[in-house]
Amino acid sequence: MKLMYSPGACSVGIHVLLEEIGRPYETQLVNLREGAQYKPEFTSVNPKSKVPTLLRDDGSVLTEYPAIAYWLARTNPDKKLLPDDVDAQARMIEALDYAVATIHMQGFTRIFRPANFTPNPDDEDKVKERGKELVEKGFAVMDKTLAGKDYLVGSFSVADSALFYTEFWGAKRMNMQLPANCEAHLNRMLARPAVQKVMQQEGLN
Ligand SMILES: N[C@@H](CCC(=O)N[C@@H](CS)C(=O)NCC(=O)O)C(=O)O
Repeated sequence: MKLMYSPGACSVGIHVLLEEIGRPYETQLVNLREGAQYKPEFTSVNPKSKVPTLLRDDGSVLTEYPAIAYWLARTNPDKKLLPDDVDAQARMIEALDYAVATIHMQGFTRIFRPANFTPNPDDEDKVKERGKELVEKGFAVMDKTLAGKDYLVGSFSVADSALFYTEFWGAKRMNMQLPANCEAHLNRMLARPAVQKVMQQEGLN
């Protein structure tokens, strides 16, 4: 397997899952700042121009965070990255989708790439402000979900890897004060050996 990633991008969550699983994998850096995602070497692999992109051992390519996370969990059942119970699985998907599709794609993307949301450069500050509101609302929701629990569905699951990267962006890139349960969750994640290894490998310490 090979993970195509960019340091500190959302791919960091999939990188964490690969370390949690502990089976051999390779990484290939895609320099998003230099626009490597739009070059033919990358678009011939993933025409969506996005990381995370996973090249599997059979030569096929898997994209989209939730799909990659789900596939990794299902193909490594001994690692218990999905809850057993159907209701808990549904809750896990609910949290995973909210972290990726709402907190990241709706919130942080407005902050990091405001030009994607308005043709008018004068409106970009307003777009970023709206992004911050959406992120804050997202963390407030996740804070309630985490109440009384160490992880989103009790024990560690793939949903935690997604919440982790958004919390990491909030606390470390935006200097945001996370709500208490999210802050505790981020610290719990940062204490995991797999996460520490990835932080070191991606130069994020
Ligand atoms: N929906 C995608 C989102 C992936 C995504 O937005 N990745 C960002 C990095 S965090 C990216 O590759 N951006 C490059 C670009 O848009 O040019 C997923 O779930 O994997």
